[in-house]
Amino acid sequence: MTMEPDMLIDMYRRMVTIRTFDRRAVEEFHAGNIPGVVHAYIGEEAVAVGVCSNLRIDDKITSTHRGHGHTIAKGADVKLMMAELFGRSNGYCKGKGGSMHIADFSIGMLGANGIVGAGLPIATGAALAAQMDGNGGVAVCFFGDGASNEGTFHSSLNLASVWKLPVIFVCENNGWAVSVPASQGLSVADVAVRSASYDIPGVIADGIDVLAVYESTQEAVRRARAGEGPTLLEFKTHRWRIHSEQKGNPDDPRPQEARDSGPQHDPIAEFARRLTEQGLMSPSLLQQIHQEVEDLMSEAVDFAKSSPVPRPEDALLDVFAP
Ligand SMILES: Cc1ncc(C[n+]2csc(CCOP(=O)(O)OP(=O)(O)O)c2C)c(N)n1
Repeated sequence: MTMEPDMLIDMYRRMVTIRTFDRRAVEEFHAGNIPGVVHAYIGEEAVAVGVCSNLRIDDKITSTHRGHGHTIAKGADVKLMMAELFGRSNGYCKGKGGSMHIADFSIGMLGANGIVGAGLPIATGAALAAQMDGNGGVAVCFFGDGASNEGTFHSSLNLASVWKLPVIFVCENNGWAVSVPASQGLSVADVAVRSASYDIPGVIADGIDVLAVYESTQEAVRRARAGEGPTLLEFKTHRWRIHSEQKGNPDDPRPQEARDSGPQHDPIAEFARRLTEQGLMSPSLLQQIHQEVEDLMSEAVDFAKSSPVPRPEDALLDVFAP
């Protein structure tokens, strides 16, 4: 695979941006500055970036409760994201949504989602819309191994196959659903084999290797744009942190071995090693990228902290329930 050096550097920068955003979000949560919940995506950055680097801005994605990485990879503004996490009126949802409800339709990001498996039918619907528009657009659905046990997974893959919809189902298999290991929660060892039930391709790739993610997604996107229908991609990855940040820092319920295995598989360190070995990134450029991202995130946190809280009289604005 030949890729432009600029694109590889951009992918690296995005991975570092995701890691740094979530590291700062975790810190600010534990400092008491972020209400609600934060599900850190740390360790899974290669999946969001490898997948979204294949997409056009008008392609659609749906995300999960662990959605910051997907949102950044699709091109969202980290200041507006951070302000949303802080519950401020300058945030993406004017401070009413929080971490799990960030959306930005202008970049094709249809929304994070606190309901496990809920993004699958939304992405399937977006793919139907793209098919009807006939503009070659695709939809990507990110979801976890736990979500692949939901009814929405099975009905979405079935319909997408029957109608040959341009949708790519991306399972981020980090081996755990909260405290339940995939070995106990799933009827199969690999989520990808479930594709056989729907007569669509199922592909397994290393979710630590951003270029492996990129390459397998490239073929799935090609198929989708060519009208050949959906693909199920499964990326094996690692969640480094507890399922979601908790006040008082309770212990991660996973065994020590599982907790330790995350940092032993670092997609960012691995990509940095490859880029420097191949002479595509000098140590000074590497340092510069990290510094620029740190500065950007400090700006985002300052922006969030100095943004106003929503006014009580606006509580019912933008609320669509009667
Ligand atoms: C329909 C539904 N069931 C249960 C939950 C509670 N819940 C939140 S996250 C989660 C686990 C999801 O695991 P997985 O899909 O593998 O994603 P991961 O957290 O590993 O990224 C559960 C059970 C929920 N939010 N929605």
